[in-house]
Amino acid sequence: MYLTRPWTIRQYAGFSTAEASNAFYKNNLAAGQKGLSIAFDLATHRGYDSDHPRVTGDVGMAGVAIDTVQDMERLFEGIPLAEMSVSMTMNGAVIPILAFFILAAERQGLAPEQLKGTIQNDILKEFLVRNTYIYPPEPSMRIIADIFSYTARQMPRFNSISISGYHMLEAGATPELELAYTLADGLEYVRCGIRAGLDIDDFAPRLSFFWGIGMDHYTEVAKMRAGRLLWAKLLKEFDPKDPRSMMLRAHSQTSGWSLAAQDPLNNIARTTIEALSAILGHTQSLHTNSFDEALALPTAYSAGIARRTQQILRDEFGLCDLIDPLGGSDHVEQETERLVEAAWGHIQEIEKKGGMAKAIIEGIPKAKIEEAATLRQAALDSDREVRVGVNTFRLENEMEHETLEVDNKQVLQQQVLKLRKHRAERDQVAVKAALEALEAAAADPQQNLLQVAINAARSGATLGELSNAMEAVFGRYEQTSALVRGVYSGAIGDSERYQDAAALVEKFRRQEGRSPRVLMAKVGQDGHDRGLQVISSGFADLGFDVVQSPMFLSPEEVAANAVKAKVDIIGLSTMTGAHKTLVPVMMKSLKALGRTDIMVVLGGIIPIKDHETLKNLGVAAIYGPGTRLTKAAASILKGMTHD
Ligand code: SCA
Ligand code: 5AD
Repeated sequence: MYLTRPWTIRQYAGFSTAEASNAFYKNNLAAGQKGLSIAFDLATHRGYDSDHPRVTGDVGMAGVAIDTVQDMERLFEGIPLAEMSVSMTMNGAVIPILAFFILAAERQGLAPEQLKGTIQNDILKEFLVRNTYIYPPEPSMRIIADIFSYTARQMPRFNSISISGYHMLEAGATPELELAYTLADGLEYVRCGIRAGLDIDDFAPRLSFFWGIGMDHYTEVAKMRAGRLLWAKLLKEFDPKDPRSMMLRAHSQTSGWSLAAQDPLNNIARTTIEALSAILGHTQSLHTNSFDEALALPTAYSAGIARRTQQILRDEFGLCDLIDPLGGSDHVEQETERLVEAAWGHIQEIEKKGGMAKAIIEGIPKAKIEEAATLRQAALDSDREVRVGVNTFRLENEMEHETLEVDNKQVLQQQVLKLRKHRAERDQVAVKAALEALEAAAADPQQNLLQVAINAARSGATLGELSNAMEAVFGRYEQTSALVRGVYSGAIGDSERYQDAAALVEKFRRQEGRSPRVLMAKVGQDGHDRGLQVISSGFADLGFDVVQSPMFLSPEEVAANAVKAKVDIIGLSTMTGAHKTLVPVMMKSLKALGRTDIMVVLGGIIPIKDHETLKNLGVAAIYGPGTRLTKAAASILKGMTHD
């Protein structure tokens, strides 16, 4: 283990343009970061070029904007891809992104065989919690099989998937659910590779994993140990000859959800504890979050502290001098055992449904995660779970922290200009033929989509065009999700805070003769819906009439839906910084529809400095992370009832 090679310090980052992200990466590497990890913007994730009308608010905001091979080349300019291992968090538009990556390396004079790194490529958890899918489940699994086949043959040093529990933990799963569902996903992918005609030892050694690490220190260590044990047991069934097929190698990231917007410097302590858990659990690679997590994307300053936290743990703490310091601890061994058993039960339940792909369609794992998330919210809202600086020892006066600001309009303009120039200079006939070939390959399961997409990308096709060619055959997936009911009220229904809020709903009902009606919505390409789901569920329990909006709508569509659904309130959640562009458009649409009487409240990650502008546009209230659900409900209703 770490005696010969410490874990890889691999910080997830990306914002704005390829040029800006490249400069950020180079500085980080110079300061001791060891591997790269690319965050793409949501337009890229969902298969849209930057000039698509649906993505105006998302370009460059939550990650870097990539439209062409040239963008990918700029992203890695001066970074030798044969030496640097690169992780790319991409799932929906995984074919275009891998094709661009392979071609960017080719232009550095490298063959695919030389590339080291990881592609996330884990679509099942997208359907479950993260929501950056493009196509329906079945063709999405075909894409994964094609990537397994291609990488097994051509990219032996590259990890073909990062089977991710992180996003489940962030969505509110308990560590045992995260453990179980991640391994169940893994099992589904193993079968997918076998079905594609691969031998287990051709691809299993390059499956990798990704854990989220929360504040429950001993449980998190135990989770990582239990994961290795269970994976080896599950893989043995496939009769591997190569012992590496049974190895579970993992990246870990400290939990973003565990961090607070209030008194945010406390987050440095939280992240340190979580990083320690990941290291004592023997992670291969680690990302530590920045203290301004709940405020915005990290600045160079906050990212520097996060990186140095790992360096201090590595070089000052002496964590690399011992092999397994927690091994043999009664508590850790027992907790490992408990998790093994609990997770095995959940895995068997999924297996009985015919595996994860089928269980997802039935909605079982999603409902369990949402139930756990709602219980967690209830624990926080009732102060049973303590968060220092949030529900205890709250500061009277908060210090202000400078946050990273991405100029969405400027990035968009730059991307659009580059795209226009690119489209004007390429050989249109060749591009058209190559895209037709890709569409034909989508209709023909015998062909390898990645192989065909590499040729198409070489001709100059853009990310959106490549994605569209496949969409023409596969279609675009729309997911509806049911609300968890009765869990929030069951947990804290008898508390004074709950009763007070419920009494206000009752008062509204008496005065208006009906329940208050609210449209809960996300806008743009932001699919982070945990917060919104939990709030919707709690509000429904309190007696609100909750209408759930479909995801990925434009701000105009949200406004129109609110009017059509005859709601009193729009509750809009935004986590990606797109609020500055999209909320004004929604407010304008409401005005144009003559419905400024609909109350608009916002939640999510919205820096304080934007609050005034938003309120001047007519936004009634903004509820940041750490707001009690009961408090939000009560404050909304106070404005809608009279004495
Ligand atoms: C390791 N090696 C050793 C050794 N330990 N050699 C000798 N002695 C030892 N003790 C070798 C390994 O065999 C390997 O070589 C090389 O050194 C690198 O080690 P590694 O352990 O494989 O480490 P790494 O290259 O960092 O790979 C780690 C991992 C990979 C396998 C987990 O998949 C990875 O890097 N994943 C990162 C995923 C990631 O960053 N995701 C971000 C998601 P060989 O390869 O030649 O064998 S962010 C996200 O999703 C956020 C949320 C959101 O929603 O956006
Ligand atoms: N840069 C750095 N960190 C990011 N995260 C998400 N996007 C980025 C980005 N562009 C991190 C945050 C978040 C988690 C999902 O990943 O910590 O909570």
